[in-house]
Amino acid sequence: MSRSLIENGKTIPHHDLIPGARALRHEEIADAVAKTLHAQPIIDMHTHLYPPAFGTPVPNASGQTDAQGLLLWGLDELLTYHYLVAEVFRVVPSTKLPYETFWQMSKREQAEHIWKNLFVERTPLSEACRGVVTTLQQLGLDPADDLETLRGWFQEQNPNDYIDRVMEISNVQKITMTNAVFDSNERNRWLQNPAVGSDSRFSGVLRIDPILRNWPQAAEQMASWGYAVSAEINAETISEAKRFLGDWLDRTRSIYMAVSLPPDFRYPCDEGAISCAGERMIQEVVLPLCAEQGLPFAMMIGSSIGVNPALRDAGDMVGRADIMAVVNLCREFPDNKFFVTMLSRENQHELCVAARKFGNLMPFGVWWFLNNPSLMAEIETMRFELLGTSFIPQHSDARVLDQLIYKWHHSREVIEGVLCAQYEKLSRAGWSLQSVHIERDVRLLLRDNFTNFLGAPENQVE
Ligand code: RAT
Ligand code: ZN
Repeated sequence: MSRSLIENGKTIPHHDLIPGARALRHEEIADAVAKTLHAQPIIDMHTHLYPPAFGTPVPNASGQTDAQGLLLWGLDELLTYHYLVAEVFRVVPSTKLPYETFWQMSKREQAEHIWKNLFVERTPLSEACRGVVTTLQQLGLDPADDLETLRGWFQEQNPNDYIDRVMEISNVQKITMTNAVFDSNERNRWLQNPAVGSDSRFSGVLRIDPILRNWPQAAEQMASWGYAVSAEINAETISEAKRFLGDWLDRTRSIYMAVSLPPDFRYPCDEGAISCAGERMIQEVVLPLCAEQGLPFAMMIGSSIGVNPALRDAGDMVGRADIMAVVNLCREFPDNKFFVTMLSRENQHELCVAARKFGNLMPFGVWWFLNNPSLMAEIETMRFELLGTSFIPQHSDARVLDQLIYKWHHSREVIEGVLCAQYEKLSRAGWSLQSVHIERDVRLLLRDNFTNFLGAPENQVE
């Protein structure tokens, strides 16, 4: 029986006494979900964005440019996003414009080529093309304007203030970087200026692909940086590899460690496979260190790097991976926490089922080639059905700052539709849905499932 209050002879139901605690009428649900999703600040748990201290190659009115700078923003960077590079080579194939000719063009020329072929001479129907259009529209620009007019607006922006503006429009509260410790450009910036990462809008994440994907090469590099490691994995290698990762976790103040793994990643490894070195590094270095420091380990599984190397960043492929690798790791390392996203559509159902078996497994994001509204709707629906609200529905994977706008705009739209459908079914089943429930759920999905999984307060995103 719900409690109530008698006032002026009328009974006021208990839920009317608490703001937001009244059961929503069926027709009110959609509006409440839309408003709540738009009002909830997001912590974006995986991007390739950096603070201005990492330099920016983008010319603008006031700033200094740095050709190798890591902060990408603005229209020419949006247009030359690797998703669009792949698409432009579909319509102007390499037999007409050789790959090398394209790469020798300036960024401006590449952007012009893509604008002309994908936006002027064709309708920008793909998700990545529509993303540019949404971004322009949300910035208050007219996507129908010509390229030069649009460029003029971007040239007036100051990158530091522009970060604030983009975060405000996308309602992103915190951006998580990908700090690729084996990338010499990035590495040197951290070494030259230890404060390079201390921008409160950003958090660090240590990305360690070569250690697991190509140990002999990683070992050679680490040895040249003064760590006594060798291709052979012995006690000294293990302790020195830990020292290396510990130094970089401290330097980058990383909130988790991350790797992208190929579709043929197996755990335990296939006998004799080169990746068996990777297995030992996971078992004896990465997971013990993560457990000691209370840090989750993020595995992004299913990318085959460079199936068409001439396309550079656009040349990677998707492949179906083996969920049992995830299952075996979660079972063997109960003191570790795993964020996992998988690239192939075929792996999505089994990833949900695996997450039902292991509380130390947090599925996250709808990654890369899956990040299209149709696939996202399917995947998020399945996750709600199998996991309730205990997953992280999305990360942006933005490589260009401005992409935060469209990636989150499009993702929110899909999450909104899926969540509404779930709530409507629940309400029809007799559940008294209140706006406080929606607020609580949305906060978990867009922020707190991530921060709660990070756990210990010292690892929390401030
Ligand atoms: O989505 C992408 O931009 C990919 O190229 C990769 O960056 C991927 O997200 C990764 O982090 O490896
Ligand atoms: Zn990424």
